[in-house]
Amino acid sequence: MGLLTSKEAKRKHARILMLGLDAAGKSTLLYRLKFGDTEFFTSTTIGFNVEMLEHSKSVTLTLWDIGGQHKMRQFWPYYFQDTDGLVFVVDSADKERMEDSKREFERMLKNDFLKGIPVVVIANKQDLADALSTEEITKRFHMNRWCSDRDWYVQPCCAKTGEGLTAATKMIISYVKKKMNSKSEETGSDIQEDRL
Ligand SMILES: Nc1nc2c(ncn2[C@@H]2O[C@H](COP(=O)(O)OP(=O)(O)OP(=O)(O)O)[C@@H](O)[C@H]2O)c(=O)[nH]1
Ligand SMILES: [Mg+2]
Repeated sequence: MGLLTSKEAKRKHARILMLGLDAAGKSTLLYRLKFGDTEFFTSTTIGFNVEMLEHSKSVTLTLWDIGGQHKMRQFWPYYFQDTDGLVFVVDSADKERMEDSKREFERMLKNDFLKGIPVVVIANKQDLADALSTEEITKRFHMNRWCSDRDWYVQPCCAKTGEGLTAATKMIISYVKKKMNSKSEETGSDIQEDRL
């Protein structure tokens, strides 16, 4: 117990949900962000992983990484409420399952709890020779049409090396900030004060 320091009291929080098919690389991304390493991590996620990340002195993210196996996807909506930002991870080299990934992405966007919530699609595994480009993924995922009600971005990434990860994090934070600020302006309230 103790009084919060003024810096802690001003800290802003955002809940970020990370989804995508199994083996897309979500947990690898999460642990690279948290520990700067991925070596120790290998197995598929049953349930979820959650980590708090101090992005900067004033911003904390709670990052939820939900298992993407087929049997797990029915549980995704249980995590949707109070989400501030979405990160959808795609294995850019998994062409066989690109349609499945697209279908899950579309289904997710249609959920009422996620209406207007900003999304960053991470086009992961760009180190693999046959990875689709971000342009191709943007086209295949109908980003312009399906995400016309929200801010969105498609970021090339390699979770194994961490390339593209800082840019993806910056992008989702800036979108979430923007969304929260406009919400506060609309309602004229400062309810979101302790969040981003
Ligand atoms: N080549 C390459 N492999 C990657 C990359 N990111 C992740 N992987 C590998 O992909 C496999 C699956 O990664 P996970 O992070 O477990 O995938 P996940 O999305 O968490 O999967 P579920 O927990 O089953 O939903 C692992 O063997 C990772 O090492 C990447 O950028 N490049
Ligand atoms: Mg996982």
